[in-house]
Amino acid sequence: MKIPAKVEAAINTQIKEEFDSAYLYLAMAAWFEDQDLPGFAVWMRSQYQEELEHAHKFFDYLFEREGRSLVPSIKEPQKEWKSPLDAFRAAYDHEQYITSCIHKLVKTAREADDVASERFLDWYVNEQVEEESTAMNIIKQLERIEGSKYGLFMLDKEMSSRGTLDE
Ligand code: OFO
Repeated sequence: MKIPAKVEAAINTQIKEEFDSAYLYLAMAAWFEDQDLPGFAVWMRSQYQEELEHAHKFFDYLFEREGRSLVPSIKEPQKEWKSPLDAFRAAYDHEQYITSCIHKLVKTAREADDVASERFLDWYVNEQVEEESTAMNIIKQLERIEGSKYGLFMLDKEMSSRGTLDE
């Protein structure tokens, strides 16, 4: 069944959000590199890849449902943060915003009686729970070591093997 026009438009808007997210995390990766924190940069680069996958998943879904992605333009991301903690707080705020976008999308699908899209969006709803929790976990670790150069050095080492902190 062809995707309803309203849901197609809303998913196109979300594709932009996912690419914006990717670009934000790439900007954070660049910032962390510049701060000589390569482990955090690796983590952010991996987050960037994940966001691209989120966008591509929506992109492919539109075609499966006889819709079309309009490949929307993306915005220039923020490029400076005061500290690693500031960057992760910004990431957490951003993920909360994305969660609200996904929930709105579910509502749009529901209102259009588009059961297939509603089911498809379940994956994103669950992913957001995980992404918020991951960011908050890292915020807590950064708060715990605040002011300790050694603590930051050790955490940076851990961050390079992504998966140790976010599982
Ligand atoms: Fe960070 O989950 Fe997509 O945007």
